[in-house]
Order: sequence, then structure tokens, then C-alpha cells
Amino acid sequence: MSLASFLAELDALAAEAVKAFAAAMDAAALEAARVEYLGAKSGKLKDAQKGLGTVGKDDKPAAGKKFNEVKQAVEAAFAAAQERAGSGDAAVSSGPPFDPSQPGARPRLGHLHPLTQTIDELKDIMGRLGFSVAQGPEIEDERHNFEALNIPQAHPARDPLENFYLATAEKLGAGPMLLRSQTSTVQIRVMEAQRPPVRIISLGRVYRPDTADATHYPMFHQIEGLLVDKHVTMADLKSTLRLFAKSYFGGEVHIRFRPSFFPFTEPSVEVDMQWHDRWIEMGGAGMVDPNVLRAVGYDPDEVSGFAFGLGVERVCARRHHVTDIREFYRNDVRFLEQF
Ligand code: FA5
Repeated sequence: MSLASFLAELDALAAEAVKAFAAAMDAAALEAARVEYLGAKSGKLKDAQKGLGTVGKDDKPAAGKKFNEVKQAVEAAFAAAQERAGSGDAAVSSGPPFDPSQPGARPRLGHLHPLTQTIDELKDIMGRLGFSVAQGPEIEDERHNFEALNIPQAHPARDPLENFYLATAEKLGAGPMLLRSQTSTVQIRVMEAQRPPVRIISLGRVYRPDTADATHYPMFHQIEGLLVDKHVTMADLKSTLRLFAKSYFGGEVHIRFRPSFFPFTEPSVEVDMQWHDRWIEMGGAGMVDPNVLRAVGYDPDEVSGFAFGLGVERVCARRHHVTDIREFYRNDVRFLEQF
């Protein structure tokens, strides 16, 4: 055989093999193509190798070199096709061929957690009532979590068993620090930083060593509200909470105050809301205690204020008829995707 026709035969064979590998629709077809072209006994490449013996002596080195190049190229084409098969890609994967005229597969979109949605909505509602959002740290000192809130050293609320004190802070000699047990800490931080009038809300996580049950979780969220100005009264507190509840729940909502006690408000109340014929306790509230105003350098003869703190999980659970707030933390998508 002449060198020219040997080389032409090899080129044609290479092109044919590459085409066959690319067209193989599944692993079985690819294997059949491999045997046809690269098979050790009767593969087409093996047959072509026999032609080497028929070219002229002087042409042998060139023919041999070409044969090796073609063999490598065919092997590389097979390896590439095999890799595509492994990744389930394109032609070699089983299943129908790609049809660009079909509608695409819709990607699964996540959404915000129901509590995050609630927090955003509460910020919107209170924003419309003129309250801006303030933030405070989740790791607090005793001044902001207790002292300035009129909770003295011996008060049971400061018991280490009722709080998450941080052992590291003690070791560093930084003074006792704890995970804040209420967002009322932010009242103090805001009043320390600005003069009255104050009209803020603060939403965030708080921590208590409570046993988890249908209405308790050791980490939960509160919405704190604080308004300090001249001539603020309990009537302002009640109408603000009613407007808030009406906007969030919609429809007929009633607010009920029950006498209560918080060291940082006087008088203090528990806030209940009635919606769809059921009363539920939402949080605490009251008129800012003069001692708190004094602790931040405000004059209680000049200004007065109201404050409230509500549980976000409870508010959200009530509106969506969730009977156990632990659901919010189980991260079961079947629950979460309903919001
Ligand atoms: C307070 O935390 C006060 N700081 C509220 C306050 C603010 C009073 C401003 C006066 C002025 P209390 O401990 O009652 O109060 O908690 C408020 C609300 O948080 C509760 O009514 C409840 O809705 C929610 N809550 C309390 N503990 C948990 C818990 N473990 N899990 C979920 N929600 C809780």
C-alpha cells in the first residue's frame, strides 16, 4: 500500500471513530463503539495497524508515527466521551436528547423564614406609626440588662440560673456579661445616646434558660417599643398597641391590660390581645419608670414615656394558627414552605 493511501485511511478511520463516540447515547453504546474501534483483537484500529507492514520500507517511520498519533487521538476521544457519560452530560447520558424548544426546569426558590417575614412586617407597621428601628448587642453587660432598668443586684431576675452568663467574660476580667434576656436593653442604649423625644422599636434575639415547650424556646425574638416625649400617657400606649395589632392581625382586635409588675415600668401591665374570639398574652408594657429616665440622664419631671416588649414567635404563631412555636426552629421544609 502506498504511504498516501495508508495515511488517508487512518484519517478517515479517526474521523469515523470520533463521530461514533460522540453519537453514543448511553454507556452500552459507548462500550460497543470502543470495541469496534479500539478492540484489542479485531478493532478497526488493530486492522489498520496491519496495513503498516504493506507500506514501503522507507515510508515505515512516517507511517508508524502517523499511526501512533491517530491511535492517541482516538483514545482521547473515547476518554472524553466516557467522562461526559460519567457526569450524566449531553449525548451519552440516558434519556431523551436535549430539546431547546421545551420549557426549562424551574429552579427551586427558597424564601425568608416566617419569623424574618414577621420581623420585616412589624418594622413596616411600626415605621408607618413613626417608629424607627434601633439595634443593640446580643451580648450585654449588667448595666444595660439590669441596673439601668431598675433591676437591683438582689433581684431574682439576675439569678445566674435565670440567665446565660458568659464564663469567658469573667475569665477575661471584663466584668459579668450575659446573652441579653430581653430587648429592653436597647431602651437604655438609645436613651444614653440621644435626647428626647425618642420613638424607636427594636427587634432581635433574646436568650433565657427556659425549657422548650409549645410557647417557650430558650432563644426567641422580642419586639421592643419605646416612646419618650412630653405628656405621654397610658392612653398613647394602648392606642399604639391597638393600631399595631389591628395592622398586623387585620379585622377586629381587642387589647386588654392586666396589672403586672416590671422593675422598669410603673405602672406595668401584661398585654393581651383578642383576635378571632381568643385572648392571648403577647407581652409586657407600661410607663417608663422615673428611675430608668434618671439612669440615662433624662428628667422625669420634663418627659414621660411608654415601653412595651412582645414575643415575636407568639405574635407570628397566633396569626398563622401555629400551635407550637418549636415548629419555627425544626427547619422542616414541609412546615416552612407554607409561609
Ligand atoms: C419582658 O421581657 C419585658 N422586657 C417586656 C417589657 C418591655 C415590659 C417593656 C415593660 C416594658 P416578659 O418576660 O414577660 O417581659 O416577656 C415578654 C414576652 O416575651 C412574653 O409575653 C412572651 O410573649 C415572650 N416570651 C417570654 N419568654 C419566652 C420564651 N421562652 N419563648 C418565647 N417567647 C417568650
